Amino acid sequence: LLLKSKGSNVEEVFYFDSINSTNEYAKEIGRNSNMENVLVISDIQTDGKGRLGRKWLSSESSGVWMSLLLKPNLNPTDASKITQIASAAIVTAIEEFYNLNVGIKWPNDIIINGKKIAGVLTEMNSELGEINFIVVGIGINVNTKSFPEEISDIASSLFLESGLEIDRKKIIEKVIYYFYKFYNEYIKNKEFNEVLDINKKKSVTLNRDVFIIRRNETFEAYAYDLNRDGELMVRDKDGKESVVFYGEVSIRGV
Ligand code: BT5
Repeated sequence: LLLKSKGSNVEEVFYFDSINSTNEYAKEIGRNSNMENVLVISDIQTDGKGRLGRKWLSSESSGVWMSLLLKPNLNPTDASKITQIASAAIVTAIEEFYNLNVGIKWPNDIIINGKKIAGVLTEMNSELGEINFIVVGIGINVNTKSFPEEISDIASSLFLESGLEIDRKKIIEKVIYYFYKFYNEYIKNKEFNEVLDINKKKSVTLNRDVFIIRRNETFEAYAYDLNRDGELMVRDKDGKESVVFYGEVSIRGV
């Protein structure tokens, strides 16, 4: 992999044939060393993680399963922007290789033709209001030909949507390239507009009624914008506007 020479900040790459979860491994490094900008990639994950204790099925070597360990000097409340930076990088990279219309279901699902082809899992380790490290995990179904029954209705792959088989290394390089392009712009220059624009332009969540699922309530609201921080702005039936920082949004049909 040419990751070190391609304008990325990656300092170290750990490559596995099989591992439980690249996020877990990257967190382990984060807890036990001072390394940063470490990339962990595995051909197969035996216990891939989604958000909120869900699973990410990745027992085949047909996808990209990778995690980046970051140590940004950021306020913990800004950590969610890392997810949006990753989403923007994934979409931009995919559109360079495939003639596909890629959408972002706020905040972390990458959707093509109503099906999920990639997801982002950002995990933060912070203490006393400061970030120790962030791990951003990226899963992309690249050449996958079929899925386990439990997700066969909702999941798809770049191959299934395009008929094109592509070397996963190319996808990895491009995603990492764009990730650091957007990440450096944000960390160094506090410039988040390009990422925000991509997240808005590609959104499959905006301008429609969505279900917001909070701890113990579910309510329907109209999603009308993302604010400057990338948070979802919604308007409920009574016209009351509120901000969804993080969490669950479900959309009919997606
Ligand atoms: C996500 O969670 O979408 C985050 C996925 C992050 C995966 C990467 S792979 C590398 C790194 N290491 C890890 O252990 N994880 C990260 P969430 O929004 O909670 O979506 C999870 C849901 O997506 C599941 O409940 C399934 O419905 C669905 N799903 C599971 N596996 C899938 C797959 N391969 N393709 C599409 N959908 C899937």
